[in-house]
Amino acid sequence: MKDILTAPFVREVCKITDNMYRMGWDERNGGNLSLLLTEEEVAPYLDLNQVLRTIPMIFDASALAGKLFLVTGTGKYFRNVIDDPETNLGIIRVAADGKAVELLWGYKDGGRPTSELPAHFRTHISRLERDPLHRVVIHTHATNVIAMTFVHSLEERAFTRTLWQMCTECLVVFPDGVGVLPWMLCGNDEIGIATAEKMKEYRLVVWAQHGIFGTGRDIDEAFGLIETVEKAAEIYIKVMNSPILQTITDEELWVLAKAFGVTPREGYLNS
Ligand code: 2HA
Ligand code: ZN
Repeated sequence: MKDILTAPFVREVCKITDNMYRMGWDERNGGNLSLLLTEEEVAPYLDLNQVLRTIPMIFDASALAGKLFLVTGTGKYFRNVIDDPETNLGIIRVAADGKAVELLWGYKDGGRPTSELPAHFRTHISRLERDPLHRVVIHTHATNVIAMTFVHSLEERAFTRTLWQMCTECLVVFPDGVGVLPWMLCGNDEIGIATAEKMKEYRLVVWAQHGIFGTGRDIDEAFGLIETVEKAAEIYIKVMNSPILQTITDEELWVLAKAFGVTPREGYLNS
């Protein structure tokens, strides 16, 4: 067996969690990440028949039965992942009945997957229905996104339009816009269900006064979506109290969409 600490998927998760900590988004145990893995990817590093522990779940994930995920641990700090992946990360397989996960590696100190596992797993189910190549869910406490949810309407069209207007690349990066949930209690199945419902339509969902969920086919895509929204939100926070002399008009956004071959979410731009 090869050393799992050298596996590209472990290396990549170490790097991205460290990076997000340094962005200032993942204070203490804030944020969590899950990455769908194939058996072929994992088999060179782990005996797939060797289950270390079985961990019960609070909801039924049978739609993901047999699937493997690399998931950050509950209560663990993104800051610490890079120095001790085996304690702060775990590789789990969803049990056949969907009501538990089987631990194959990690959570060395007796830990468990993130408290937001319902939101992650339910989001994976929603996104896989939309895109069979979907693989990644990242949740983080992106600072300016959170700030924006205090001072901007949470209505999705309005929220998305403001982000699109803040920098030119936004419409190109997320023409499908962002879903927004009002403040809700986190760490339970209710917010998981609400998030997954939005994820049927969006790759990004903002949790008001809490943070953001981003998804994608790989870590670059999920992180890239989040950092682009965060950048736009930062610009919004910087300019919101100044007299606006010019912005990007809807006409210009249409020109941009045509030039880059993207389709803005129906009805979000005025024609
Ligand atoms: O894992 O971010 O939403 C800590 C959180 C909860
Ligand atoms: Zn959070």
